Amino acid sequence: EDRQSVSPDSDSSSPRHFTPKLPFIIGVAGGTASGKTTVCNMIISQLHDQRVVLVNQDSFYHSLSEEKISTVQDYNFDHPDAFNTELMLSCFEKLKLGQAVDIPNYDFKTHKSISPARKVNPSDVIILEGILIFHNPHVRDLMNMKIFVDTDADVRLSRRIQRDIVERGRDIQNVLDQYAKFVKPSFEEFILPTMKYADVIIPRGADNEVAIDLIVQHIHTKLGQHDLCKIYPNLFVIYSTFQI
Ligand code: UZR
Ligand code: MG
Repeated sequence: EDRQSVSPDSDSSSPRHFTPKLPFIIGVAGGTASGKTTVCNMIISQLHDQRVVLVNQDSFYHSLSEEKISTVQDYNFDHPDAFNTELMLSCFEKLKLGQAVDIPNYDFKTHKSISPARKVNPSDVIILEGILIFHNPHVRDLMNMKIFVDTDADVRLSRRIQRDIVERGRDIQNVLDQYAKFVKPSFEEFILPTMKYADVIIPRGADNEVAIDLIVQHIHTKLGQHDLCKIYPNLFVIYSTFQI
């Protein structure tokens, strides 16, 4: 179902009456291995009647030069500057305007963006997840709802060890060294201080079904209000004028 075409005064002869619908943008932040992806997937599976896309901040990691790759153990992937935030902002500006975008495809093995890029179409709900998505104020301003997944550090570290060894072929010493050198200090310096920007903080991450239920109910309510644009297209004009 194309939600944009159901507008009561959608008159194909009059393009001025086209009423674009703003996507509902949700940010999901939290430390490494806090359960962000699982929380996002639970939200998505409960929003089965909406068009939802998930975008990961990891996609916007800068590609590393050969020189940096040769000393990759000294590179801080948990620092805000590791991400191409300008590119992420421009992708979201386009999605908000109802345009499709190419999201880079970052390869964790080669530390580079590889082709093909991922084509993402505009949707009713866009979820952006990542450790540092609340760091940049312009990115925060894009979001209609901000969620921080708050999971104990020991739980996160044990999951991180498991994930890096099983899925990314690292050895234990390497994982622990990186955790102590970059992951933990960056969490304390850059990630934890952004918790104050969250509208909702979920303790215990994906184990917290009550919190996820409440969040999904809220999204449904907000999307219902978005649908007012279909009934009162001029309301949207007023709304969007003030938005810009
Ligand atoms: P999540 N990361 C890598 O391990 N390799 C890369 O090429 C790019 C990123 C890690 C990054 C961070 N840090 O802690 C984690 N390190 O991916 C974020 N070191 O991913 O939010 O899924 O934990
Ligand atoms: Mg994840």
